[in-house]
Amino acid sequence: MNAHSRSRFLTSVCPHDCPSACSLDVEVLSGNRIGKVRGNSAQSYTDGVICAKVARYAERIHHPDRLLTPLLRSGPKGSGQFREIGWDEALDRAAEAFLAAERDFGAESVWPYYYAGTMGLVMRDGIHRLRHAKRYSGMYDTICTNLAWTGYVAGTGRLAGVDPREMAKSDCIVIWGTNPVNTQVNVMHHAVKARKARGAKIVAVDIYLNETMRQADIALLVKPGTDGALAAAIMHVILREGLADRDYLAEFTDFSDEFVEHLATRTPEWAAAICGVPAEEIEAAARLFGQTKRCFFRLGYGFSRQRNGAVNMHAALSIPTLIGAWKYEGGGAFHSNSGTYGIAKKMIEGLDAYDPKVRLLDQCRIGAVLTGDPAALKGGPPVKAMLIQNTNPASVAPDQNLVVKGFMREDLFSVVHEQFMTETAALADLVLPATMFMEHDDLYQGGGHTHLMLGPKLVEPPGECRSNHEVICALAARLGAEHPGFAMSPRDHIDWALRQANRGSLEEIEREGFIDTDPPFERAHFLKGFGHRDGKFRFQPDWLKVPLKSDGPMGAWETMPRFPDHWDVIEAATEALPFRLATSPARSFLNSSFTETPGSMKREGGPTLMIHPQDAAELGVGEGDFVRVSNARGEIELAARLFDGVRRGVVIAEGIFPNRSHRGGQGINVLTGADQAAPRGGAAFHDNAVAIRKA
Ligand SMILES: Nc1nc2c(c(=O)[nH]1)N[C@H]1C(S)=C(S)[C@@H](COP(=O)(O)OP(=O)(O)OC[C@H]3O[C@@H](n4cnc5c(=O)[nH]c(N)nc54)[C@H](O)[C@@H]3O)O[C@H]1N2
Ligand SMILES: Nc1nc2c(c(=O)[nH]1)N[C@H]1C(S)=C(S)[C@@H](COP(=O)(O)OP(=O)(O)OC[C@H]3O[C@@H](n4cnc5c(=O)[nH]c(N)nc54)[C@H](O)[C@@H]3O)O[C@H]1N2
Ligand code: SF4
Ligand SMILES: [Mo]
Repeated sequence: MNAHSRSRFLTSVCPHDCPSACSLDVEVLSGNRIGKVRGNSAQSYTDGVICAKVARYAERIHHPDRLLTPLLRSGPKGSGQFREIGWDEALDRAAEAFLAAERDFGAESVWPYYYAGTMGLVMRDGIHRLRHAKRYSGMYDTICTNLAWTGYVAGTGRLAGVDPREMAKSDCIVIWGTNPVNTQVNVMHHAVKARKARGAKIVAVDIYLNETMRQADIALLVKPGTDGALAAAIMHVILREGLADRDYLAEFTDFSDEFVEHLATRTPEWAAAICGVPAEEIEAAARLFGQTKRCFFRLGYGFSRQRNGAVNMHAALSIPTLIGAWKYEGGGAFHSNSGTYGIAKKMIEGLDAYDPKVRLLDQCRIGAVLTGDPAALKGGPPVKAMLIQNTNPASVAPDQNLVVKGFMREDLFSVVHEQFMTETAALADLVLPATMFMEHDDLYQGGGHTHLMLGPKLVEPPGECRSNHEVICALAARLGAEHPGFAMSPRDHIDWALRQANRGSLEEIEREGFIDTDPPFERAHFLKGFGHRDGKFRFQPDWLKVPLKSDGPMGAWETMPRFPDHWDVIEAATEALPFRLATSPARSFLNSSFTETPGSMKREGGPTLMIHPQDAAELGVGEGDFVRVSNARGEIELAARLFDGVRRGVVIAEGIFPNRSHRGGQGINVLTGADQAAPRGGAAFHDNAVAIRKA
């Protein structure tokens, strides 16, 4: 056994797409089986705490439905009929299809499509090396982080923030637009510590009384897509009552008379009419923030999944800046540390072979791309072949009807490398069985904390499962793709990526299983200046110059407000579509993952629609009745759950349930839109106007 063994418990990392990126203690039993999975208490952010679904990981890794051999489609597309074939034949067929597409339509007709089903850098990002070496179409990844990161970095200039462990030293923790009880349990763990130890107040801002809102001391219940109004009014009160930190503003921000003038009309009464939070609650929150120096804003992804989400993120972020909270330990803001690690990715991603002239296709617009929309294809060739790893677009991508239609195209050859027969795999021509994290070596960085972590191979994979790295390298050999990275092992990659970045080495990270990269206090708190060239925080962002990867301006960016404000571009309710639907994550699933494990399915039951009892009564709908939810994009049936923790006119469908869990076999994303939100794309998963009637 390797160096970090502690009796039979070995250190690993949760690979799932979750900001907590927990350090794990995995019980390795004899043979290739695992037993208990616990949070590692030696890693101080995880601090021994993990979510229930990963504690039950034996259910997932030893699941009887795991894919074990390559499968070739043997019936019509989408029929789910496959026959087993050997790896050599499978790889030959994939390579033939990719080479034929390249020959007949050019290299850009092949589209490698991936996402963060594993967050391991070698397994997730190795697909870029193949695409760069082959000049295949790239993917502009808009599905998750784009709106949120853009809004945050518009203010700070850098995707970084205060060490989240400092929450334990805060006097007020504001959990805004994230539901950590469901989506990143460690945030609650650290926030509750502060409440117990120093009486810190926990404030939550959300659109329904989810478990995080229930555990908060103050719960601000906003209407979807109106956080900009709430934030502007909070700042109005802070200024009016002299609670802004004028010295801090002068030194560290672009604070201006125009901004003061702008906020003068953003009164609590003005905001209350837009966001639904009573003016007195807005005043009280503003005073609490303004009078508490150690005020920590934990800003989530959820509230950015609106068409005005980038503006709302920036608006919420502006509050701790206005009060100068960044100056204090336990004060400031945190959204993601993904911009802090600086890992050297040249070998993993093949960045030296990158050609900026090759087109990028928008991840969210996969439906439009696959159905031949010329704008989505940017005037280039159709997509004729795909390799898909770590994502399940036939369930999770917006505008699902179009996505499924695209995958049904007879002239598309799709290869899906998966652990389970997902909706996307069932639509494929070729399905390849993938390893799970304990079956391969990889390196992870915590988006929600400060650690680099090693997830070593602990058990042998079942059947004929192969890792993403093995598949990418085997395809590269058949496709004539050349790069030194194809000849390196995952352990070589990890060592190279760490050493080149001056982040230690494989040997070093193997000792404890993780390296804490926490930056000095002054840097994390931006006390040596913010990330913009002049070192100043922007209350007045330059939306087109946010220093993040971009594929050009998109959506209604011309009309974005100058200062934090309510930007009225959400899918407003109308007479025909009178309800606003959000599709918030359920606790026991992780996106489309864990929908296969019995423990998670049992806990979540089936797909429901939370609806206010008075709204239900007006529709003649009782508890458990099926309702038909529809808009121009699609329709779906859900069981009504009467719930008075939403505002009237707002409905919530927690998910993501498998498509097959719904009557009719289509999932919730038939209702969500794939239009590009400003200023640079992103999906507004929680911003949907819908009609509801009794089914
Ligand atoms: N159990 C579980 N954990 C997960 C996931 C999962 O699916 N299930 N997904 C993982 C992934 S990929 C991600 S990106 C993260 C996301 O995790 P979060 O950052 O928590 O984001 P969401 O879960 O999308 O939404 C959080 C909350 O925002 C609320 N919300 C929606 N619209 C608005 C709004 O306009 N204003 C406000 N104030 N709130 C709004 C939602 O109702 C929800 O309660 O979680 C990760 N962790
Ligand atoms: N309605 C609605 N839709 C949403 C959201 C929402 O809030 N509401 N959230 C959106 C967000 S934030 C995100 S990030 C997306 C995520 O959606 P997906 O990308 O689908 O996310 P996951 O379920 O995390 O992972 C997908 C697949 O990766 C596979 N996988 C895991 N590890 C490996 C591996 O090592 N190799 C291979 N080959 N496969 C592996 C898993 O088996 C799983 O089927 O969903 C989005 N869709
Ligand atoms: S899903 Fe998130 S909270 Fe659960 S173990 Fe993984 S990283 Fe931790
Ligand atoms: Mo995500």
